[in-house]
Amino acid sequence: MISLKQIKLLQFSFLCLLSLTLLLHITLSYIPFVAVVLRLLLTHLHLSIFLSICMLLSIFCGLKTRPNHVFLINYTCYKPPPHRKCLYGVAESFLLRNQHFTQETIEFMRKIYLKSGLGDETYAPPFIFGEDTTPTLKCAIQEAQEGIFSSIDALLSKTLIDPLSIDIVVVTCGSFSHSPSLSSLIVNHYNLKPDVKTYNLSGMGCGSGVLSIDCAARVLRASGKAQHALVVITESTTLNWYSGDNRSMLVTNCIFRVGCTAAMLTNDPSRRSVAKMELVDILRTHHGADDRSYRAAFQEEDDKGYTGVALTKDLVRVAGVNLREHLTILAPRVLPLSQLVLYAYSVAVAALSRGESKPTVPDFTAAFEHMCIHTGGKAVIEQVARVLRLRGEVTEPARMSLNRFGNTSSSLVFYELAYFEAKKRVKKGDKMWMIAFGTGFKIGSLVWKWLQNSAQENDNPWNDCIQRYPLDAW
Ligand SMILES: *[C@@H]1O[C@H](CO)[C@@H](O)[C@H](O)[C@H]1NC(C)=O
Ligand SMILES: *[C@@H]1O[C@H](CO)[C@@H](O)[C@H](O)[C@H]1NC(C)=O
Ligand SMILES: *[C@@H]1O[C@H](CO)[C@@H](O)[C@H](O)[C@H]1NC(C)=O
Ligand SMILES: CC(=O)N[C@H]1CO[C@H](CO)[C@@H](O)[C@@H]1O
Repeated sequence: MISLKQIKLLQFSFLCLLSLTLLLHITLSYIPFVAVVLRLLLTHLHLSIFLSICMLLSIFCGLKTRPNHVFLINYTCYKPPPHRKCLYGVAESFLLRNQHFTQETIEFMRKIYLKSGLGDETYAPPFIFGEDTTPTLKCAIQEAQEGIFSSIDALLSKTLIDPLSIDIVVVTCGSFSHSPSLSSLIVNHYNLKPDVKTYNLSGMGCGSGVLSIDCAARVLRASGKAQHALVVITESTTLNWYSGDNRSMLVTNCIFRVGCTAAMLTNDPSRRSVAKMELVDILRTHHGADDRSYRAAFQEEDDKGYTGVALTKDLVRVAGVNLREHLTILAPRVLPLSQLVLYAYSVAVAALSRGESKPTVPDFTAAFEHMCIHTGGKAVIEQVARVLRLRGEVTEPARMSLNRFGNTSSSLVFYELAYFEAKKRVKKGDKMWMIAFGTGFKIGSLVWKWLQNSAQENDNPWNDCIQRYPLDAW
């Protein structure tokens, strides 16, 4: 008995055969014309020389105006000092000292924390360890500065780049927007030159790591001269602390953690030999036109006037629906031909069935050797794995990073990158996909090509614990 799928496959191959025959017919019928042109060129030497010069010129101009390549020279991930570890006992004692929470709320947070997928070694912001339990602006600035300065210091010392040769600074910090901006803070602290171009991005959610790389890459691609761009991706979680008792707002208290990344990008082709990766593709999609996507994670005041970020029940569904949409645009750009043909076929079948069957999601592991999936929480990781039909090994770096560092917002994908390196899984030529989600609702993808094998790095944040990972139970 032949199934419906097989019949459709048969129809599809007939269609392909037919188009191939047609194409062949057209090419063959033009052969006399090609012969005439060739004879003309051979007999008129001047004409052929003129045409060759034109061709060379246009190739040269094409090369000149082609956008620059963008390379990542090196990066660092901030690892807070050991006394900032948010052990279970520390979190509990903080909650008990805090006057704001009822016993019921504390019980709820304990439950969320225990099933959040976070381990016992994530890092909490400074105010959690202080006498006073109020999150102050001073603590928020301290948190931002500690991460930013220590990761830039490490980056500058390992890339041996003089601060004065930094031409572009892009800083992103999701919810903390201090005045003067964090980019001014960096210019001031490192005495950057007066014509440095700075961009400070805030309010862009967890996807803003991808977004800030995109911003720096656009500036570098369009620039006429070789330049260095410093990208700093951080979050100051202090002022995000929620002191009320609305359950959808309490979740962020349990999973937000400290993290920061600094990366140095350049468009200088002579740095290719020392760079770690080349940026080969970027895709950003915005799904904010849809109300439910827009409201999926929302900062507001609860009925008692406490500000917090409410994560709605819709979040996981919205992430799944929008991810499918994002993939339909990404797939044709990155998939190898075999997967693309299968995918085109499933799209055609879905279109013919008028919505009865959905196009299957192609196998993205055929396009990329490695994936850094930003996943602020356990449920989102599971949803991404479901949509992309990923095996456990593929989501392992995401799950382990959540366990070790918590939801550090946009910098989390770089901690995953460091995980791959600590495990020495990366080889020269490998493709890596970074995908991140952000409030709004935005999805961003970066495709990198590795120019080096992964090496032993002294400042990899996983160095002291990598042998314990992956964990069996998560
Ligand atoms: C909590 O906040 C959400 C979103 O603002 C709201 O829909 C919900 O009614 C609130 N729940 C309680 C118990 O206040
Ligand atoms: C990046 O920095 C580390 C030092 O932590 C160094 O070992 C490594 O070679 C650098 N990578 C590249 C590609 O320069
Ligand atoms: C992770 O944290 C960010 C803010 O830092 C928040 O917007 C996001 O909703 C969190 N993710 C999840 C799944 O809770
Ligand atoms: C776009 C953006 O987030 N701009 C911010 C830059 O920094 C200033 C000062 O901190 C903020 O007020 C802006 O909102």
